[in-house]
Amino acid sequence: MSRTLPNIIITGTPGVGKTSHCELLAERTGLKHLSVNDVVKSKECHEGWDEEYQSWIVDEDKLLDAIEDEVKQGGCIIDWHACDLFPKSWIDLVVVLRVESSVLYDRLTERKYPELKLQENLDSEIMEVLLQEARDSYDEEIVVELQSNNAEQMDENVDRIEAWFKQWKENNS
Ligand code: DAT
Repeated sequence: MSRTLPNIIITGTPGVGKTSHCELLAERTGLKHLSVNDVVKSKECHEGWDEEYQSWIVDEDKLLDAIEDEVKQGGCIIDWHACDLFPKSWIDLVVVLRVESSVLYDRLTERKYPELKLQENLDSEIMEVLLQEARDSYDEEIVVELQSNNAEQMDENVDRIEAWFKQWKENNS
């Protein structure tokens, strides 16, 4: 069944700006901001709390079950720091946000991340882990890498994604 509205994944290392982008985009497009973090918490799609990492241990099967009906209808902006778990058939665009390490360091320090988690996330950003994951999981023409170091870039990104959304609607109407 084809969707009348597209599904977009906004992914990237924690602190890169996923939530900020999704909120702006949801306002501008009317698409729904689906915060996977919130779903994991509210629908208890986890196997407990990891003290060392200060994060939930996600049960991916449970998570997919929890969002499947909603996502299949279309019109979702999925906000999550992983993307390889979502079936290809669900997704129309994958945006991988990127940030310079020094900027990310400041953002994660501000969030008071534990040292281990801070370092692992910085490494992950430097090693382009999420970009690679997106490229390995989806067709290359739907994966877009965008910089998110400052407010200007965020505005440009949101404009660009909004333009893509309008075009998608035209092509699929
Ligand atoms: P994420 O959801 O990826 O963890 P966020 O949207 O919560 O990231 O952003 C983390 C912090 O960084 C938050 O204080 C907003 C700020 N931020 C994110 N992207 C930004 C950008 N492009 N320009 C300026 N500030 C940004």
